[in-house]
Amino acid sequence: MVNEYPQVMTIAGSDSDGSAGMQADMNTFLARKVYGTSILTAAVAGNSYGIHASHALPVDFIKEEFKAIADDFKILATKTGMLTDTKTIHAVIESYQKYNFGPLIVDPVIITKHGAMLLEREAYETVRDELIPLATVITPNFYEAQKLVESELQNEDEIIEAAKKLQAMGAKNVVIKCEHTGDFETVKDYVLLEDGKNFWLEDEYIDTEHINGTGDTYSACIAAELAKGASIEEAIRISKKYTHDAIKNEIAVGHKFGPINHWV
Ligand code: PXL
Repeated sequence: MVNEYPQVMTIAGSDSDGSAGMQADMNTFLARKVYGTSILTAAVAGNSYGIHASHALPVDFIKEEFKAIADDFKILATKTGMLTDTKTIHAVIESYQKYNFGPLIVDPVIITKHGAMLLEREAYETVRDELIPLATVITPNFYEAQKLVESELQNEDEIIEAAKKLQAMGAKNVVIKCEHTGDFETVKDYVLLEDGKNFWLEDEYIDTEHINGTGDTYSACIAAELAKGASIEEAIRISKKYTHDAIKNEIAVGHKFGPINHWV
């Protein structure tokens, strides 16, 4: 018997060390037992110490990638990662709207753990005004949420307000991935669902530098679980647990900000 795997898609950059971006997404898809396709937007020369060079792919080529997938696959969920600049975002939006690629998980990638910019400053408005309205789920980290709502988030009430603002911008469901809390013992993510239901997802804080690809994995896992038929809330809860376990079961790869463990 031939097994049928749900098919999903990532729209992301390649990170040469395999820890983040498209590679983290594809590892997550494999681990979560969905078939992954990938629209490459950029290529990054990086390792666990940092990013050394980056190249955006030509938008005409990106559009060809979309056509190749649309002509052959039945994509049930899609996620976005590194989108570089406004012209790349425009090409992605045009192609996403032309075909049927299922719900869209937007991971608004702006900056790496090393402080390297993966999205041009001028493109923040494009994300806000044109991409967020298409998002079934948006998964900013604390830093990205601050940039998108243009204010500093200093306490839980301000994080809740930021989630409401992101929903008012057009994202149906919002997950804000927070830093660890003051006591350093837990990390808390805030979830605001389309119907208004909201809650915090809390886990123990793990003291490790092997956290590269965490955000990519979180959003890729949501796409995978949606493709397998989970509800949005289930997909978010499964994804939080999978990502947490992948951080907890550290692997000895890389000398600085190493990858998380997708085999977990
Ligand atoms: O984890 C964010 C990220 C996304 N995409 C690419 C990256 C990184 C971080 O290094 O290199 C291509």
